[in-house]
Formats: sequence, C-alpha cells, structure tokens
Amino acid sequence: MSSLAERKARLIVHGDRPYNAEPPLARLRAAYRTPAEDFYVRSHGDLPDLDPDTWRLAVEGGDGAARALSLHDLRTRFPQVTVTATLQCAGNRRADMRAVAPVSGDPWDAGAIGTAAWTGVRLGDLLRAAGVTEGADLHVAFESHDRVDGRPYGASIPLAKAMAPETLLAYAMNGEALLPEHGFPVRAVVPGFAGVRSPKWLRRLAVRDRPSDNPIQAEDYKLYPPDVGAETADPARGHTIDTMPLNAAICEPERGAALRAGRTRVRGYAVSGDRAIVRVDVSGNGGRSWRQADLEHAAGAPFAWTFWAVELDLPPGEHELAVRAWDAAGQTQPALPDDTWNHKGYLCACWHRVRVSVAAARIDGAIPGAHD
Ligand SMILES: Nc1nc2c(c(=O)[nH]1)N[C@H]1C(S)=C(S)[C@@H](COP(=O)(O)O)O[C@H]1N2
Ligand SMILES: [Mo]
Repeated sequence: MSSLAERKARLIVHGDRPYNAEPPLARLRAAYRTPAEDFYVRSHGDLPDLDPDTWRLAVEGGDGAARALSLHDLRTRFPQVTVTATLQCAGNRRADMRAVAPVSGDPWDAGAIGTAAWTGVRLGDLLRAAGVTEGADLHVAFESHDRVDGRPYGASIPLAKAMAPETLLAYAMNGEALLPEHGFPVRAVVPGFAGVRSPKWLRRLAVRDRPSDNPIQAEDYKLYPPDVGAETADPARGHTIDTMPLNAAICEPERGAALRAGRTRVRGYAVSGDRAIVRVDVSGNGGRSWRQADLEHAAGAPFAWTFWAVELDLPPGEHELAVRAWDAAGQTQPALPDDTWNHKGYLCACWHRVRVSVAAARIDGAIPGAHD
C-alpha cells in the first residue's frame, strides 16, 4: 500500500507526529462525500498497523460475560448498514478563535471535517446481542490500539447514543476498507457528535455506569467559560463536548482571492449536530446585507452536512464575504469568535469570513498591451 504522505499529498499538515492534517477548502467542497485522500486526519498518538485476520474486539456487555468478535463475526452476525454522516473535530476552525487570544492545540482552518458513506454494523445491534438493554444512565466506553501519553486512547458515549440507529462500528468508508489513518480495521462512527467520540482502531468496548475515566474523556474536549484558563480549568466542571453546534464555512473563493468584478460563485458547507439546516445566508459586505444560498443535501442523511452555493455581484474593492446558517429551531450562529472564545479553542462556530479583493471587470477589446 502507498505511504501516508503519498495518500494524503494534498493535505495541509499541522504536525507529523502525531499526524494531523486537513484538506484545502476548495478540495473539501469538490465532492459531497469526501474522498479518503481529502479527508482530514486527527490523531493523538501513533497510527497503529493492525492485522485484520488476528484483530478482535473485546465486548463487555450487560451480563458480565466477555466476548471477542473477529472482523468476520462483525460481517456475518449482524446486518450490514451504510450511513452517510459528517465527522468533525471539536477543534475545527480553531484558527479563527486563535485570532482573538491564544488557545492551545493545532490551528485548524475550516477543513477538520469531512463526510463519508460509512459501512459497518449498528453498535446497537451488537450491544443488544451482548445482552445490553436500553435504560438507566449508562455509557459505552471504547478503548483503542493507539497510545496517548503512555495510555491507550479511550472515550465514551451515553448508552442512548450508542443504541441510536445512526451509530456504527464501521469497517468501510465510501465503499473501501478504512485507510490505516482512519482506524483500520474498525472504528466507531458517532454521527452528530464531536470526532473525539468516534474512536479509531478499536480494541475493546464496555458498558458501564459512568463515562470513561480515560484522560481523553475525563479531561480533554471540555468546554470552559472565557474566564477559565489552563491553570484554573477544572475538568470536572467543564462541559463534555458531545453534540456539535451549528456551523458553516465558505470554501470558495479562498481567503485573499483576487477576483474580477461581476458575478462570483461562493460555495461552502453548513453543518449541525442533530438539526436540519433550513437556510444559509451569504454576505458580500461583512454582514450588512445577506443573500440566501441554494442548498444541497443528500436524501435520508440527517447527520450529513449541507452544501450551499450562491452567486454574488461584487463591485471593485476589498470585500469581506461572510456566511451564517440557520437550523430547524430557528437558531443561527454568533457573529464573532469573541462570543464563544475558550482557552482550548473548541467549537468555533461564528460567521465564517473571507476577505477578497475585486479588480475592475475586464473589458473585451481593451487597449492592447494594457495590464489588467
Ligand atoms: N483511537 C483514536 N481514535 C480517534 C482519535 C485518536 O487520536 N485515536 N482522534 C479522534 C478525533 S479528536 C477525531 S476529530 C477523529 C478524526 O477522525 P479521522 O482522523 O478519521 O478524520 O478521530 C477520533 N478518534
Ligand atoms: Mo477531534
């Protein structure tokens, strides 16, 4: 198989070890289902190289019995399902928040997101077969093969979300086996939740009466008020990031683009954890006036993003394009990154703004030799 660097040659790399990279936004907007080579990678540790023949998933269900499932077991004992869903890092768009005041973590642009047709089995089917019944305040804790600061990666989700029909243990992405960097041979896919709750390279899962005590779950990926900093943050009081907020981004034109006056096509994505996108407004003047974009959404995919497009008539000059989405509850996004700034730089979901400069339109038959 090709190397990671070859497969992901188009991505913008934030770090090599651990490997973290995102696609240029125009690539992201090129296909509703993001090809694997354009899909961002977020890793906290090494990228395990696992043998699918000897891989086993340890399952500790509700009856105290331990089970070990092979890939063959997953493929043959449970119905195969495909769910088109968006996966997104809680740190997506952190770069905008960093512009307000320093934040920790990689400066992701708006590309720490992607949408795929995920194929695998419903986690709920597997849990029910293991004797788990819905109820009480239970959690499903996952453990993975990669190590983060000397411990296996681990995270958990509430049992109700584990039992929901959209939540999968996936072995394929867009019809192909998972790439090593996306969790081969099997990962969780928890649509609508922050990417951190979709562990890759699964090794074990257990039903328990409290969330995982792994530091990834217990300490990281918490939302804090703006007056809390690294020294004063108490993870027990931080809000655990599960469902992702309403968000939108302009993918084209790119930041700093030099355009010609006239009609300019503006395109991007909008996304919401668990609500439909009902409207996307796009501005050519920093939000003083708005036009509504045309929306494109895959049928029967409530956890997948919405693509949008609009044509703006831009006069010569410097302009700030902006986008804001609206969801089915009539909610929209905050205008500024200042509104939700937090020292970890999570959940940056303000209007996405892109500055462009527009030159006078080319006049056909212009003076020969004149520079335009
Ligand atoms: N085992 C493991 N699972 C993981 C991670 C990781 O580092 N190790 N990163 C998580 C985070 S924070 C995100 S955003 C998604 C990214 O998935 P991707 O790399 O397939 O895009 O995987 C999640 N699952
Ligand atoms: Mo993430």
